[in-house]
Amino acid sequence: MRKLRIGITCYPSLGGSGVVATELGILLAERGHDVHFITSGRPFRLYMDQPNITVHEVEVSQYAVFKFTPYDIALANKISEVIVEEELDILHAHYAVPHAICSALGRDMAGVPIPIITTLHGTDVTILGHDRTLSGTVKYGINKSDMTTAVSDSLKEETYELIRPANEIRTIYNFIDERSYRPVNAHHMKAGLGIAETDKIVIHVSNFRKVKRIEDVVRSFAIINREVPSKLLLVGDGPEVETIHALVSEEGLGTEVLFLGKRDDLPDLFSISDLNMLLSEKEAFGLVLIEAMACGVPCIGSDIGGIPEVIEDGKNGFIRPLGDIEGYAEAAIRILRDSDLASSFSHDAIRSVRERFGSERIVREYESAYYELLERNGF
Ligand code: GMT
Repeated sequence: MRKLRIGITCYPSLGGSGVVATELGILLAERGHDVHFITSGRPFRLYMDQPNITVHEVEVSQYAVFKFTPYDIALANKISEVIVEEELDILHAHYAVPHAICSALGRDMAGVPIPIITTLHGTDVTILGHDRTLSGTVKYGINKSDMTTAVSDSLKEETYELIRPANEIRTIYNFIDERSYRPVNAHHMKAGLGIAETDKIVIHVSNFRKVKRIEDVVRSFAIINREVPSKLLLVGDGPEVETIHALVSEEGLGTEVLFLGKRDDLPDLFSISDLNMLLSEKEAFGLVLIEAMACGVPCIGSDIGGIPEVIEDGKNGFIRPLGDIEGYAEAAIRILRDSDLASSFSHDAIRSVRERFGSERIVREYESAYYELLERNGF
């Protein structure tokens, strides 16, 4: 297969879309492609220099006339330079705003008709697609792309309905690097966190934004904790932290809930956990679900967005209606009390991630999309 020169533009340090874009770039480079990240900074998951990877950082002028620094314009400018100087074959934009729009502009400026593939990650459509100050440009970015992918069928359908794009959208699920996410022996951590050997551990990992409905996690845990000796690990940081601290005190759970902040040792934390909860009101995919499942953790999720495409209800976890606190708690208690059920869910979670969200499979799907686009465009 011909090796490609691929430009990837994404958020380098924000959330799951940046993680997926970076991991994809790393794996494509390992497969011999030349990968060029065009970003505002070094992608945070790119720990060290790696063969076949170049990072092109976008510099933004601070000229006094500007009320707002023109990052998007500078990004388009950099994209056009990289297209020409590195003789890119293809551009891959992750998250429509501003990356799809800037890719289209950068390509026009470069005057080289390389194909653009845009991956929609979720709120770029489900929130920004409804924002009247941006929705027109979201549509423009999607329509200027030669191929659009969505991280779940649910996001694909929502995009069709809302944007009514000119072109077909293809679902390509997210994946994990299974070299990092696998069950590990981290048993010592339980004592380190002051958790009794006999306590069950429920975990929630997120960026602590309102859409994650962490209050539902805490309220469900309050019921769980009355029935099963347990601790709740809250991992991550974000705007809702203070509100959740207050709720935990209000529920009298101060000693039962551990706020761990942002952590680099997620595989260890998942490996000591018995259950993961993601009860969001918007979630195109829920990368954290496959991270937990790859470590053998059964999951409980709300019936929202892509969550039911990831958790197979009754096979490796349970899906309950959004906001059904009693239902979440009842499902959690079933898993925490029944070790046979927990073990069967845990094995199935690992199987499911390997079969459906393995890196080899998904990276090949992106690679095939690239070759297909190049062929279609006569390159
Ligand atoms: O919109 C966000 O929450 C940020 C975005 C991101 O950049 O992490 O998250 C979305 O993309 C992730 C990676 O594809 C998905 O796993 C998340 O489900 C999705 N978030 C939402 O849809 C809320």
